[in-house]
Amino acid sequence: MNQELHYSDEVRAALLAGSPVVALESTLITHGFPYPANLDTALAMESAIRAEGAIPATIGILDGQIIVGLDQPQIERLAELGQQGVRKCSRRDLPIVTGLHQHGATTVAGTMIAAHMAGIKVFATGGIGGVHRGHPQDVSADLIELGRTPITVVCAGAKSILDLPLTLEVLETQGVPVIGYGTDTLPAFYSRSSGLPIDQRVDTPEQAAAVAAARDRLGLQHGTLVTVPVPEADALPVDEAEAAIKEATRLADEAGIHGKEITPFVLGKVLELTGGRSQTANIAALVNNAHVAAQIASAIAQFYGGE
Ligand code: PSU
Ligand code: MN
Repeated sequence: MNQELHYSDEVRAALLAGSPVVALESTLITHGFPYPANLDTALAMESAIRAEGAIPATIGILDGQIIVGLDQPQIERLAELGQQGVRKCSRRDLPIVTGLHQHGATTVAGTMIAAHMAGIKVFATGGIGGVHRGHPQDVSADLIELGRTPITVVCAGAKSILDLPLTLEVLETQGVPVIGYGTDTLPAFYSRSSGLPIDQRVDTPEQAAAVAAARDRLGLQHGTLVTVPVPEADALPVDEAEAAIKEATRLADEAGIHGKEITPFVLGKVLELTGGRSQTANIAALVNNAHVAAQIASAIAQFYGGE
């Protein structure tokens, strides 16, 4: 086990036993949702993972310590701090926060790195970063991380605040298989389909686990992206999601927002513009992804025979 990481007792024991563990990110707690929806969602994802017989490991950084398996008071602390005093941590931020003893919330990229260091094979999130609409040079570090860190990331696709065709192109270049879980098309986060093709459909956790295990046997060092459509009942109609995203993206451009601020800004505006309906879809997707990720982690643990 990596000495730089601080494990909760429960996560340490599960990893040593080869039991299924699912990593969770903390940027969605600090930068993705307002309080207290952020706290409720983080805890609901943990419960979903436990309900499937796996152990959740929410990852975040407190006073420069990377913690794998934040406990409830620590999650509450990050949820209350929000964006105030907590750095959004992608790969480039990790040495800054740890070296200078700051608080940090890990993005998909940051969480992948810490989870892989910890020996966790599956990570559940909402939407991954991608290529920003109208800003093709703004490529999220999430996509590059998926190209270099072998972990299975379960998500609801990417939000269409991003340029989804360009995002798929970058994933292809990075060598990342894009799997559709019970779908033939890339989910568009708030909506069940973007209409864009994925590389392969699977319909069971065992099939998703087989792809991850084969990647490891081949010694390939890239991530696997498993995309799961948001549950039907909570999906937003494509037109409604699109209208809100277009307006939010316009407002971001008008305000000159760029870099790591764009994603939180646009998500906040979409929330306002949909009168909170985006949040319902978002939470439904996150909790559903946590269930699916735990099932895949259990199937992977079977493959490895509980070392
Ligand atoms: N997309 C979402 N919700 C989020 C994020 C992305 O729908 O909360 C967060 C994730 O932590 C993701 C990060 O890794 O934003 C991507 O930021 P950027 O685009 O700056 O790479
Ligand atoms: Mn960016």
